[in-house]
Parts: sequence; structure tokens; C-alpha cells
Amino acid sequence: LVQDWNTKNKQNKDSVPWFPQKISDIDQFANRILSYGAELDADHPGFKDQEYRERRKFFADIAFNYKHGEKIPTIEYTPQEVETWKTVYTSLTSLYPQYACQEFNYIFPLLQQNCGFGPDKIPQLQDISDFLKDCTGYTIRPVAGLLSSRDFLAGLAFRVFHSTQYIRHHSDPKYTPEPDICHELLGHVPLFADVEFAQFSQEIGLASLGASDDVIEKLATLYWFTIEFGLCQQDGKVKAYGAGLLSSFGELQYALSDKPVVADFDPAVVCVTKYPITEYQPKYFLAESFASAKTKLKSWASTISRPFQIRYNAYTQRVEILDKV
Ligand code: NLE
Ligand code: FE2
Repeated sequence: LVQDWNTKNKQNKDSVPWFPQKISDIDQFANRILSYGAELDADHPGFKDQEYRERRKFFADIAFNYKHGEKIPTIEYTPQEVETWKTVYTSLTSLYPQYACQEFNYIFPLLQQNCGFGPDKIPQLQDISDFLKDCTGYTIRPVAGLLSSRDFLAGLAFRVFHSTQYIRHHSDPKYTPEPDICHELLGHVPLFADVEFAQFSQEIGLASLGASDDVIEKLATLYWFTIEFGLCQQDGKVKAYGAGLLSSFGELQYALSDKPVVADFDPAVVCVTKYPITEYQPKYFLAESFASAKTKLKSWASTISRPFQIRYNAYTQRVEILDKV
């Protein structure tokens, strides 16, 4: 057992990129975000809205100052923000019975009972983090915006989900290219409460630790076409399990119409497929079942070679690095 891989690796001329070895190491990269609320892109619907920009800065500062183990601050959302949530929540919950996968529909009422999910108020991240911890050991960390794929995936290795806390601009509730609280809570949170899904997500995370840039890009692409935009077959019907679909009432209906291309889920093909990030996806991948997507992805991930093996220790919340024999 190599106690400190990063130190040992330095002596090895940095052949393996740095990665977190214990859960609090995540504090070191939580501030490295790709887009920041105060610097919204010119085509963002909130770009010209000074009030929105200031609000985004407020949320960014909470995330920047957050440290592992702290309580996530409670937010008092404005009436306009709650109104946006209500529009998204009511439209989506009317679609879920028909469009979402069974696992999602099984968990959703539990969030209504335990975490204050409902149309009239925006649930608080700390309450959800506590609930997920009870279900699967996942916890939530607030994040100011998009992390790099490497950093985001590394969080999953420790069952940490980075979640934004701000809400999309009120002018376009049915779709946003950026993650926001609607996307995190309505798209991602339900399935992170599912034991097998939680494990599957952690495995993508563990596979990413110390991986080459090329492998990171493939893992991020697989993440995109499964956890973000995955479709699966259930009882002979196509259902959504991807969070990007389950949080966008525009794209959810589009994805399950006859407009996009739908191909069979094969990780070797999926991992090299290009995709747009600011518009509806032209193509989705359909797994025979939710379970089969997990099995296939797991077996693809097991073919990645690294100069060491990694084992997660849930008692210490550390990864143990084992020299390959
Ligand atoms: N397009 C999604 C939505 O509107 O909720 C967000 C996707 C984030 C990757
Ligand atoms: Fe997401």
C-alpha cells in the first residue's frame, strides 16, 4: 500500500496527474470553475440583467468560501426565483409519470416527504445532502459553476456531488445550457438516492482518478450520454434517466419525440461521440435497461489501464492506492 501516491509520484516526474486522496482534498479544487456567475457569457439570458448578475455573484461567493464538513448556508430565495422554480417544477412533475424511468418515479415522492420538494418553495441543499447521505452516502457540496471534467468526476469518487445553488434566468425556464438548482435537484438528486446508481456514479469517479486527459474526456463523454442525457427501455417503452432531460421540460418532450436520432448504447462508440452543450442534443443513446447501461459502462471502465489500483475506504473516506503486481 502506497500511503501518499502524490508524493511518491512527484519523484516519478509527475507521470500521473494530481488527484484527491481524501474527501477534504476536494477543497483544493472547488474554486477552479470554468464559468463564473459574475462573468456571464454575452449570449446568456441573464447577461444584461444586472440584478441577476449580482445574485449569481452572491451564490458564487458562498461556494468559493465553502469548506468540507461545513453546513451549506440556507438561502432565502426571492419571490421571482420561487416563481421560476414553480414553473419548472409543475411542468416537469406533470411529465415524469410518462417520461421518467421507474427508479426516478419511485424516489420522487420520498423527496416530497423528506426534503420539502414541492412547487411553492425551493428545497435547501443541506436538507437534501442529509437525505442522500442516509440513502447512499452521497453528500452535496455547493459549487459556483462548471468544474473541469477532471475535478467534477473526482468528486464522484468520494460520493460528493457538486451542486449549483442559483436558479436559471426567469426568461427561459424550459431549458438552460448551464446547470442550475432545478437541474441538480430535479435532474440529479433523485437517482443519487438509488443505491445502484450511486455506486455506478462513484465507479466513473474512481476510474477518473489519475487518468490521462484522453481517458478523462472519454469518461466525461460517457457521463454526458448516461447520467446527463441517458435513455433506457422499460416495459417496452423509452424512458429518460439522464438529469439534463429530467430538468428541462423542453428537451424532455423533444428527446422522447421522433425528432432526435436514438442509437443503441455501446460505451466504445459513445465515448468518442461529439456533442453540443448549448442546445438540445441531436442524438441520444438508448440502453436496453437501466441495469444494462450500468453493467456495460462498468465493464468498459474496467478496461482502462493505470499503473496502480484504487480502492475506496468508506470508513476513512480515502482512496487507497495499491501498486500493481
Ligand atoms: N438543459 C438542462 C436544463 O435545462 O435543465 C441543464 C443541463 C446541464 C448540463
Ligand atoms: Fe448535470
